[in-house]
Amino acid sequence: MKYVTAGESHGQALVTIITDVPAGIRLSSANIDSDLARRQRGYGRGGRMKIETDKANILSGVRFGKTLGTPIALQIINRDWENWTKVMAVEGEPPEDLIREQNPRPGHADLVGAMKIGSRDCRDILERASARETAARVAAGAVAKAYLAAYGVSVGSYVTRIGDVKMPDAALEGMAGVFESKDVEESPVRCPDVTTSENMAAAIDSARENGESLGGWFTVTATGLVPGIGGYAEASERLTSRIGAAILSIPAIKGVEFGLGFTSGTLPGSQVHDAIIPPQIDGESRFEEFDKSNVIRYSAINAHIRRATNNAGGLEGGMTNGEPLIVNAVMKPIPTLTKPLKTINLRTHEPVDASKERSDVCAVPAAAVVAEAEVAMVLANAYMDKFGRDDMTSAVWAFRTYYESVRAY
Ligand code: EPS
Repeated sequence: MKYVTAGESHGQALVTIITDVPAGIRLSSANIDSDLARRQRGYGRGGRMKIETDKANILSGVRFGKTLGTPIALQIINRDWENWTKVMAVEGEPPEDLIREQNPRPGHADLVGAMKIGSRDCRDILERASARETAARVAAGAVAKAYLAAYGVSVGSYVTRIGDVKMPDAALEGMAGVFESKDVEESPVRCPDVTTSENMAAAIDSARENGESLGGWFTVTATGLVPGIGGYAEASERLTSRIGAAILSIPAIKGVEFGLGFTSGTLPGSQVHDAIIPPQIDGESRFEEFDKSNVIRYSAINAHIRRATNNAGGLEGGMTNGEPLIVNAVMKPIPTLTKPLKTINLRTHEPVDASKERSDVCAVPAAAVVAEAEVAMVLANAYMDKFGRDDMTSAVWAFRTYYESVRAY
């Protein structure tokens, strides 16, 4: 499953084309729209999110609610386009009164991007370097999630830190083993701890008042995974590198760690590696007849050999080990500041204030939802590597045979 996105932040629409999609995945625009809405939420967003109500128009690849195995084209209209028809016109000459963006923002793609493509108007770069593009990724990720749902895999996320406000260790420990939480979806900042959520929102208010922006940390999880997805034999198969690269492709993400991550370099091996224990569920893993939507239902997903702890974050040797995937990432503060940093004007080289675009103060909760999409896309491809790429009926049979062999260990 591969996707390509097109669309400028203030252009007419975002478009995603997803290819290599198996036939028979149950998919509706409601699946996609709910993730688009989750990405739009989050305390700290700017005025733009009041303009947009992102919805995916499925243009191809789906018939009677199921994928056809043909490319899926999705379109998300930019409602803000009507305010930008002159500045972002597709045809004609630039208007005489066009304001060119010539005061590049430190930390943004503005300056280097302008050099790269030989432009003296940073808008040529910032329109596509904008995080608006991530809406199109979330739409693609929703297709990957719909595929993974057929195997009982679900992907989620939560925010653990914004600026200097961090979830207390006790609250973080409380999240061990919790992967779906109503508190996260109800929190204005996707943080499961109510008090920390309030403190994060207060920190965002204070950053806004001071013309500042804030970054933070978030965690992406995937549950229901079976052991042996990914690979150890080739660098390109390793899920650690595939997931790492996918999350680092999101604008403003500066680091990714799995499970204990950086802390694992500070502890002796005996405190890092997860003891191997027998299956935790007694009895047979029974696969029920699949229902008409091909959703696999089996009574004992955890019927395989387990780990006593999950410091590895669900990956060993570049493969899933059957424990939940736990990936942490850090996002830097957004480079657009209402109290701007110093820069130079590209035409005069005079020192000036950096461009002030209307901007978000903090987009960490949104980035967490985007990272879910990236992780889902990688996992979907790794499942397809193992169980086939053509159609869900044969994939489900391949999965069932494989899982029976794994649980026989
Ligand atoms: C963004 C700036 C803001 C954000 C935008 C990303 O947009 P605008 O310049 O139109 O106010 O709201 O994010 C989105 C539009 C979105 O959908 O996430 C930027 O410069 O990256």
